[in-house]
Amino acid sequence: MTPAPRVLALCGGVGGAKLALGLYRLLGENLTVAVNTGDDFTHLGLRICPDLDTVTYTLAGCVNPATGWGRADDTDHFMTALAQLGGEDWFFLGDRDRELHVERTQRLAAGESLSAVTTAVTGRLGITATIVPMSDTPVPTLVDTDAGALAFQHYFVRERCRPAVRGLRYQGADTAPPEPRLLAALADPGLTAIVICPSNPWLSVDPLLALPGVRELLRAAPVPVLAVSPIVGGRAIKGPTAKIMAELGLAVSSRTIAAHYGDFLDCLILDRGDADEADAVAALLPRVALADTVMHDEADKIALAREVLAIAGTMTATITATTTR
Ligand code: FO1
Repeated sequence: MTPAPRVLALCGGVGGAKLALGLYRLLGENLTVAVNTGDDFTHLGLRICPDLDTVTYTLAGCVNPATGWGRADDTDHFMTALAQLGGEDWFFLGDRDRELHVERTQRLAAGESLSAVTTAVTGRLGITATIVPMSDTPVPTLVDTDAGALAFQHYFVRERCRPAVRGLRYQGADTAPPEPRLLAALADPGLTAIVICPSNPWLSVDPLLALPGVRELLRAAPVPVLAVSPIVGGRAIKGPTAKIMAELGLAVSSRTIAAHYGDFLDCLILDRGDADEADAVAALLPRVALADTVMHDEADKIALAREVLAIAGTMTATITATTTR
């Protein structure tokens, strides 16, 4: 009997979590999702990990469908009262969502690691996949902009990504140990593929790649490393990816994404509508593939995950054939 595929996904928040959900529906406990923690911050005394929480709520089926972050069916009593008192209300914390931040803050203060808290929370929410923060050591992303250096959520939410980005710093990434289960997944002899979700490469994936050894392990991975391009039709599927690329002086295209991941990526998956970009990408990577990458509903997410696994399967066959020859 063929063993079930085991997959490691690298993921940011809302956009990436959509593919993570599709993979989860197909793979269940055979999926490990390593999540960016560069967006994490302490706000109103609470430790908030937006991308971890987005992936957690998405896989648990309780994410707010209108925003893609926060909890479904939440209320705003806390925020309303906070605003009335003149408190900092630029970052929305729903009443039910806030309970997760309270619980995490208490546990961290009591000495638990972020990964231990995440495992406890995801278990409580019935998630069978392994969700790991990229590191237990904080690696806050600092955004250098034309308005000065901004902490990530100040840039992203408070300033609504308006300042022009000049550069990004993943503070402490060069010494922060990757979470052991991320390293274990990269070294797992039963692993069948590594998937870079269609998250923002600069804001959400690069912090993971900046951790000691991660990029090298991806380069040396004996399994296919695939990414789904976050650029479709010359625009970002979600968020400020295209704006940031332009501000960094990069062409807004899947070719730029291919070049960005080019040292370790085996295959970039483009949207079928971008077939005319395939040749330019193929010049940079061993393989380019097409799929329907724009995900509106759960069926789309599962369909894309199925296509990603099928493409990985054909590549695994090629790699096996090459190595056994
Ligand atoms: N995004 C917003 O645009 N505005 C918010 O007020 C906001 C609050 C928030 C609270 C909890 C959480 O887990 C995520 C939240 N997000 C909010 C999303 C988050 O800032 C970003 O999507 C990510 O950090 C970027 O991946």
